[in-house]
Amino acid sequence: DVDVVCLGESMVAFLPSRPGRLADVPSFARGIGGAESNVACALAAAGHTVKWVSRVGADGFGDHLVEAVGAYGVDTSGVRRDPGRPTGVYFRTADDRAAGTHEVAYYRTGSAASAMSVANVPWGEVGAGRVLHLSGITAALSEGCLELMRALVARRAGRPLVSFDVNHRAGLWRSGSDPRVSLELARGADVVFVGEDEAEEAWGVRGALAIREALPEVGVVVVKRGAEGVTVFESPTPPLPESLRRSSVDCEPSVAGRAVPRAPQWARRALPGARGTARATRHDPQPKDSLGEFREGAGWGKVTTVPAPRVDVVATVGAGDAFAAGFLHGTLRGLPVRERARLGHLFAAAALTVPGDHTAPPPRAHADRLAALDDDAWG
Ligand code: KDG
Repeated sequence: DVDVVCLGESMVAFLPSRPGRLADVPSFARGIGGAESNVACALAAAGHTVKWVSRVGADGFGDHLVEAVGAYGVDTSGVRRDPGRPTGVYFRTADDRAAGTHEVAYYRTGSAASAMSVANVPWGEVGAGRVLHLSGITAALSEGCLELMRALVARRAGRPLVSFDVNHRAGLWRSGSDPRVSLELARGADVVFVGEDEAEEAWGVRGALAIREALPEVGVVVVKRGAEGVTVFESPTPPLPESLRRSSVDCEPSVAGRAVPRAPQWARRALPGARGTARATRHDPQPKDSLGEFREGAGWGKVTTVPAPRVDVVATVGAGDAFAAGFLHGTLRGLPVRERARLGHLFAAAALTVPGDHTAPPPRAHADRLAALDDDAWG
């Protein structure tokens, strides 16, 4: 039994030695990429028990991925090796600061992971976590992967909490396939992460409220709104079953070997003052949204807007994965939604300030202290 299972393709990522167009970059350094394994690495580094389920080739790149993801403390026993197909790789350029874009070249068609399917996925391992984290990237890889995703998000009794990051990748959708299937998949999830920009591009759905309305059955919808931060819509009864609150980071084994829940960090100690205004209090359980734009009301449930801190961005790739990891870290600990979103922002800030696709999150005590600050001391 683990806290989180992440299922998806990982690739060896080739990162540019210098800025410029793909056509001009002379050499690349090896890293690792893959939205779901990025989430897995961040959650494992934050102290959770995490399993990564995937397929890689029986090649050197596959060896490297398994070793590198495993080095973060992620359980890689759910990764199958396919001798008949290669491990996917991709190359990318540095962010063009002015345009906010970068180029990506994927070499993953026919990869080992693109052959994941209902028939070969290890179902016992996929269902063994409290949370199953998935992304829309998998649906774009092949027909078999799309069918697998449909099966994974199907609502059924006793399944893990399903977390779904839309992760729209325009360059990945097969010709003739429709990225709006990721809206259908998102409807089956319990927690959805989606950017306003990608909802418009992939689904033709514009704005945070329209996104919420397009996902009526989803318990927690996290809409990422660029520099404005995130707006989180929660159903009146968000899916935070008691079992989720016994995540590995907040538990210690009793003498009998039974997990004994501990109060989360923020409740156990007073916070030292920070910027003169921090107090060791919980946030208002009915927080006012700071943009004053959304109100609780007809079918939206509770609405919370949490601004993002300003950071000096080095590379944007992987920031969304880090946000999801931070938010899930807070979810697994039963923290209030504002702190979940702030942990998301803090994990994302760590990923934004390194050139690679992911990095370890900020130290736990530090992140908790920042996440619990009063609104006027934050952002
Ligand atoms: O979210 C970051 C990922 O996009 C990156 O690591 C590579 O998984 C990847 C993809 O499909 O682009």
